[in-house]
Amino acid sequence: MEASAVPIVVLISGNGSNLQAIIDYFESRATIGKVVAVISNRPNAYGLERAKNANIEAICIDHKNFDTREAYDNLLQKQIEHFQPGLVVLAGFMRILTADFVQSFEGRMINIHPSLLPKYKGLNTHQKALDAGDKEHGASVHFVTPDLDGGPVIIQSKVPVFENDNAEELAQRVQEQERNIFPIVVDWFCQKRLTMKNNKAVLDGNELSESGYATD
Ligand code: NHR
Ligand code: GAR
Repeated sequence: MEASAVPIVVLISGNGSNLQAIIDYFESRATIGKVVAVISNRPNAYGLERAKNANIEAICIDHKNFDTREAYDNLLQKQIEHFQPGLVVLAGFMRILTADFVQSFEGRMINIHPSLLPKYKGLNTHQKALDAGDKEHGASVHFVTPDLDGGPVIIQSKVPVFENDNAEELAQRVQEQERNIFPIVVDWFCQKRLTMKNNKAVLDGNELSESGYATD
């Protein structure tokens, strides 16, 4: 690994298209960041194959083998720390994390969430946007804090909602945007342009607004 590259650990649960976007982005930017491990809570996550195909260590820690969230998060934390990452990325990771776990990575853990936060925290966001009759929807990248999907927003990307959309079509449109914005945020962080201070996202010394960096 390049001496200056920030080691990145990515947590996934499924397909891993965001993971792929990050791997691809840093292929030509090896001095900036490098994905050193991918950890999934689900054994059949396709993202584990993507990691192996890129010669990245792929680990599964199946939550079904643990009695409590604390026990799961303790092992997860140890596994992550083994790689001494500068940044932990949640890319479609579907498990709520304990406050202790989150605090141990405070200011160096980010998530991509499929809604225009603070709208639609939690799950089934695309259906929620359709049910509400929203004309626009999108994705947010935010710092992870103990407050579920409530950490400071770094950037959002918007997509239109069309008349006859179903949740699947809308999800595809959102995910296309996710793959564009997520690697850029990871890049900002690795270049030390992005930090979290006083529960705010700060880019190039400027505190970002509630909706993060303006993209439109
Ligand atoms: N943990 C903390 N403390 N804070 C955040 O902001 C987190 C987090 C863990 C995950 C991702 C989040 C999302 O982007 C995320 C942010 C899973 C659930 C959930 O309800 C909710 C939000 C997110 C991820 N998970 C169920 C659970 O009981 C399990 C659902 C399943 O396995 O399908 O953990 O949306
Ligand atoms: C993404 O759309 C991400 O925003 C969402 O899951 C998808 C993962 O896709 N995350 C959540 O819903 C977190 N609860 P991917 O595995 O192809 O990157």
